[in-house]
Amino acid sequence: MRARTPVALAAITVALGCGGGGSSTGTTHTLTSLGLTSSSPNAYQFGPVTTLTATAKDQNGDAFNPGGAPTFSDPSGKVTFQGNNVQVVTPSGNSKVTASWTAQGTTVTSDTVTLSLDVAPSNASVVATSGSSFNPITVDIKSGGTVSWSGLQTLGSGSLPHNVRFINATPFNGDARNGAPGSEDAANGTFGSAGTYDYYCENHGFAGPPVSGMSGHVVVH
Ligand SMILES: [Cu+2]
Repeated sequence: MRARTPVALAAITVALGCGGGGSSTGTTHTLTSLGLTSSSPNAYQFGPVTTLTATAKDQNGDAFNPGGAPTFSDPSGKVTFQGNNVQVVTPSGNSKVTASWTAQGTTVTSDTVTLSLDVAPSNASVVATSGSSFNPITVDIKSGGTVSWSGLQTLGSGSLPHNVRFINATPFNGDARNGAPGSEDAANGTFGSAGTYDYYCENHGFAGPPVSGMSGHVVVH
């Protein structure tokens, strides 16, 4: 009588592992390897969420559920994990992520998946709109990158044009302001140091702090 309990448990395990396929009676799936993929080669602190998928495989290379769940790790500590989602801690360089899965008294580890964390673009563009806003309100660039504004002569509320005036940076050849509103349709600013730089339109925004109305932010990584 005592021997029946483990036999019964083994039968249940096989049934679960085979996903109800039914044709594999008598076959035991042995946790043998672990596949790992990511939804994107890039992990952004400020952009799309990157998710990881770990797939347990048996001795035949077939996916199955051995019970339990995978755990993810990054020795560099540049990312952390919330479930399957990658959370970027240090947005530079690469993260080398592995997954491991412990089940059936065995631990298997996946190959490494490399995520690029250094994903802020060098350049960004912002459009000043007839609705008296900057679009997008916030742009992210690498240190040393350039932001280009256009549409500054587009008329906004009160039929007034726009300009760009920073409250804590001087990107326009040493000037915090690209010119009087409407004096030029486009402007380019270069940012050499990491930080968040706030700006506003002198016709439609306010210096604050914080900046408000027609205003925007440049985040330099
Ligand atoms: Cu404006």
